[in-house]
Amino acid sequence: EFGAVLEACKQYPRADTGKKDFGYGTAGFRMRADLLPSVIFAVGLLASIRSRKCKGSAIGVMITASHNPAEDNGVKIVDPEGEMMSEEWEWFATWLANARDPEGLVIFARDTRPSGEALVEALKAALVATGTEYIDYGIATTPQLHYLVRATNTLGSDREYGEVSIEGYYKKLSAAFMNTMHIEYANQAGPVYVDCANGVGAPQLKELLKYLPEDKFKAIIVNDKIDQPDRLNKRCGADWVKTQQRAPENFNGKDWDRWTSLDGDADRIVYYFCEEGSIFRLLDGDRIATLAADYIGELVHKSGLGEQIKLGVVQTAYANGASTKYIEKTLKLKVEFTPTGVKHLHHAAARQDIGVYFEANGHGTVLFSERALKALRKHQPQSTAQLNALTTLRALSEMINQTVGDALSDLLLVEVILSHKQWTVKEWLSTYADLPNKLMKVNVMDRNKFITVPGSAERRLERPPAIQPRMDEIIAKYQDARCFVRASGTEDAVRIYGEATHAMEVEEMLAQVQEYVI
Ligand code: NG1
Ligand code: ZN
Repeated sequence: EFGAVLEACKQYPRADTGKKDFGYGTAGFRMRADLLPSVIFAVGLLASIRSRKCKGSAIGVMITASHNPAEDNGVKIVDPEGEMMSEEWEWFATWLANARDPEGLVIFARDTRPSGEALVEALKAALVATGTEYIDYGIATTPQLHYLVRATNTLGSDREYGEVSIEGYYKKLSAAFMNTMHIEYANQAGPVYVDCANGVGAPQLKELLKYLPEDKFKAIIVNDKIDQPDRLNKRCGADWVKTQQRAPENFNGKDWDRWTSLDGDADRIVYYFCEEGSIFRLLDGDRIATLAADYIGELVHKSGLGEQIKLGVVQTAYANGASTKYIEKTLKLKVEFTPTGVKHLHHAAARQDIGVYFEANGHGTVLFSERALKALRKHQPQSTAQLNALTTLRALSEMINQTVGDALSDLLLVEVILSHKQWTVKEWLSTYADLPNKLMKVNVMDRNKFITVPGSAERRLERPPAIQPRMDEIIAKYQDARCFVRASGTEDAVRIYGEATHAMEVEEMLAQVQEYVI
């Protein structure tokens, strides 16, 4: 086997990246697609090892660069439960040297980027060379691949996740969605418009819609030009809308129309609309988290399980302070903060009975623990009201992707909540008022010099030592102000985030902080 690996390896020489090394960041490897073949080959080797180390469980490989430009691509590994890969790498090398049985299984998919096709060849070369069985699922969203990994590994067990096919994913989501509609709900708010970023979300959502009756769920798809690769994520999509704070290309919404944007691999979603006078209003990941926590908390209470099942919300330092305050003061729920990156949020949420986690950029989900699921199964409702709440909760636990944030599943979730509450975007927005805020990206000589205080959830800088004390002085000048600096984990830059009572103050504060950072 080793000879075969060496032989195949020669076909995928490392691209010249100068002094830069490839690094497996928060979202796997990501770079210009032409630099990637050797990296994908290595990931293929690693996935085959990881699968063998996990006693032959299926391991996933997703080829995507998510919200990044069309000429980029990337790759990440999905663990047996459908979660992001665990961080211990050293193990694998040791394992490779000793590997005999069992056989490995790697399943993979890619987004709509044309570069994906050749990268899949590099991946397959590594899998063939290591004698690893594989299944190519073609074009899929990132969360669909996560679903497939968990479904594969739970097949035949007492906790089967669903049929092992993309069709099975649609069936599971749509059946659960219909179960949330066990009472006649009419959504009077009109259809939801979905900007698919000209990416994989478009064909996959079209497919999902075939499983949903139009009188229960009506979506109008915008930006679905997957045959024009250079339009992917360009002036559209969740990341563009969130960072630009404006509507995407081809937006033609009337006032109060309900719009959403997915990102290029459909694991993020944000909502937005225009108010009278064309004022743009964003309903981001924090809004989805608060909506979901509010509604699911209410259902738990109504079902009579309030004493047994506790809800917790997980956020990062980028969550708007007003959302945190709303969760703690109005919803009276616990908020935990973790460092940036879904794997951190996911693990923290998994420790709750029901854990709601979202990054402000729209990546998140709601996790139901075994304990909570058991309580939902066992509970004997004492009234029709309890029964109704319980039925909805059970359906939601099936409809919400348990492996990773999933734009399609989150879309259904928000739509269910809005129609149950008979809310339009207006009522949703009015739950709290966002603090004015700004996120800046600055280029520095060496971003690795910026190190945050351990346990501070990245809200304070430890090094360089001079910056934090100076920042504290600046922040103290403003009312309800917050500001922090950290190195990006996905880009060669440092991010500065600030919020305060007035937008002018945010600008002033960030301008001063920026001087100390560069
Ligand atoms: P970095 O580059 O580490 O800030 C960004 C996002 C994260 C997350 C990752 C992975 C912000 C401020 N940061 O991380 O939330 O989504 O990319 O894609 O949005
Ligand atoms: Zn994404």
